[in-house]
Amino acid sequence: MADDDEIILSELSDDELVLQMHDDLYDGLREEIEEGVNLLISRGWAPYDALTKALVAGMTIVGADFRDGILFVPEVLLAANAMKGGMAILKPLLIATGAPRMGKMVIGTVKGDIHDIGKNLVGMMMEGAGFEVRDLGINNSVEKYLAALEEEKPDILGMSALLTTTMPYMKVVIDTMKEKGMRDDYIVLVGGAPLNEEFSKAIGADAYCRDAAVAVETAKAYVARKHNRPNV
Ligand code: B1M
Repeated sequence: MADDDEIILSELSDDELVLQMHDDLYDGLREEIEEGVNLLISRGWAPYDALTKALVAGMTIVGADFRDGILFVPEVLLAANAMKGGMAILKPLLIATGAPRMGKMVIGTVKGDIHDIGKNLVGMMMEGAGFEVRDLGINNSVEKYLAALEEEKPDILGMSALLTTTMPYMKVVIDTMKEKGMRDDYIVLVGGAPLNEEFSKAIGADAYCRDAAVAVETAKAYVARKHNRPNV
């Protein structure tokens, strides 16, 4: 028999389970997060709801305590690892929508920045919406972005930055694209917690995407516009 204080996830109501998952994410308990995600899906939750309400909301709490000096890098790494466990379960579900091919995106986190959870989420959601995605990973130099654009010829370049110190690097990439006369060949979308609309305008991106869902909607709108553009 279970100890009195042992929590059986399957016995919790949906609301209790989500709150428990926030705690488990905070504590970096990957297996529990995986079990929680599986339970939510088995209870008929939409993958996107499990992602946002259980995982992303849990990571927001982690972020606040990281900012306030209550949690430190090792604990946040464990939380990130638990989050990735949950995301790995959701990935095929988010992707298997049978959506028609929409276009292609190259996405990566900028140089000096190793945060990849948000970028990964955007990639997954874009794939789910029918985009082909080439993920360049983290810490990308301008050369790496440009080489991938040459190679993949995507419709969209997506850049992610989570640090105020790394977000200006997006401008380096865009300025280099301008210098090489290739800026207008691509739709440039940017995102990451410290960015905003004003910043995206200032650096010459096409749009700022607050979250992964907005990234998908924005990408669809821009690609539709691009393909309707008369060939002059
Ligand atoms: Co870091 N970290 N971190 N961290 N970390 C932040 C970003 C911070 C805000 C925490 C804080 O102080 N509250 C802070 C930055 C402060 C600032 O710059 N003003 C910070 C810091 C300071 C640091 C270090 C410097 C800490 C240190 O070493 N002393 C260090 C930097 C390392 C480096 O990059 N060089 C560091 C390290 C780490 C870990 C390695 C421990 C870990 C990363 C693990 C990983 O990613 N594999 C980590 C984490 C997990 C965070 C927080 C807690 C969570 C980030 C996250 O995954 N959020 C974060 C706090 C926070 O953001 N509130 C923090 C969940 C994710 C779903 O959201 O990434 O915002 P997000 O993505 C969203 C949107 O922003 C948008 O869509 C996503 C999905 O909805 N989006 C895009 C993102 N990219 C997009 C690209 C697009 C479109 C939309 O392209 C089209």
